[in-house]
Amino acid sequence: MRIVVLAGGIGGARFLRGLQQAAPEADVTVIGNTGDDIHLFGLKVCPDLDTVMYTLGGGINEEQGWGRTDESFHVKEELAAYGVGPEWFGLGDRDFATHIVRTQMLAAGYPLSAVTEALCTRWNPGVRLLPMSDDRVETHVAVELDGERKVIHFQEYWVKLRASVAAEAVVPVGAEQAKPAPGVLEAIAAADVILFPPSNPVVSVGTILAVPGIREAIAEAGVPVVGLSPIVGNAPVRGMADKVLAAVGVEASAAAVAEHYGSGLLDGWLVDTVDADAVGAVEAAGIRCRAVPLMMTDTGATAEMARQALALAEEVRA
Ligand code: FO1
Repeated sequence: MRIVVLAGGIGGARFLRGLQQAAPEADVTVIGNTGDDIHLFGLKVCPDLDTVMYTLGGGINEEQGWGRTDESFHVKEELAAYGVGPEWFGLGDRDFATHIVRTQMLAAGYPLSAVTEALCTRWNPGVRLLPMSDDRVETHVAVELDGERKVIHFQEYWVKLRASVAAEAVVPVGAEQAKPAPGVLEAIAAADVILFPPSNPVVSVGTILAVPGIREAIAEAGVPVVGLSPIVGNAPVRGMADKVLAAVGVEASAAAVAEHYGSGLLDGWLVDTVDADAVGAVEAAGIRCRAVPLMMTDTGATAEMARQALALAEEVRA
């Protein structure tokens, strides 16, 4: 079975680990969000691609969900001693090596998709990891800070400000001009099932869908498209989905996120058992819906979520 998964960072990566346990024989292609990418200290950092690569490759810091295990921060400390920031973004020494290799290869002319493939030869994530695009896309967030309207990088909004102020608008800068990376549209066209993990529907899955051609290819693939709600009990399981959903005028509820994707894209939607009363509204919107436990407490529980998503896909296919 060929499965395509649209993934953000921590939620997407952990879901993929469960999917691998649930469907060990499946051929999985991951289309990774690159809207969170940031240039720091002259290096290109791709947090979501790296989170998927490290999580599936056994190098992730499990407690944080991002960055490397057994990490140290000497380079960051030395940069700070020179007064070179930003200090609010935690790049560790081991992680730096990834960004150095990536930046070096990009400077030599390799596209991000080829660089990602090269990095994955070390990590063997067991999936084909594709960036959504080789073109630069950067998610920016409009906020009001100190009485002034400012547009800041998504990482500044999330990591520096901890999403403590309202997001007035979320803009995937460059998305309109971006092209899907090589292999993305082909993987979608060849898929048997397409899954949206419980990743952020605006700044993760939404950014991938903002690359012209990707949403259309999914809608036209003619295979079941099933998503899992990142909102449980009207709050995000992790992250700031509530803040960025508000910016696009969508309520932070499991039903509202399904309707935001819409029945033109989504065939099936899993909500958590605490949101079982949302099933009727989602089905009334033309999307098959089931309520199952959606907390990724460990890989076993996550594998069960993946099994439920694949079972719902078979149900809508029938
Ligand atoms: N998240 C944080 O909350 N604080 C950090 O300092 C931080 C650094 C960081 C460095 C590399 C990387 O790959 C990810 C990092 N993240 C950090 C996670 C990241 O900001 C977000 O969680 C994702 O971009 C959202 O998917």
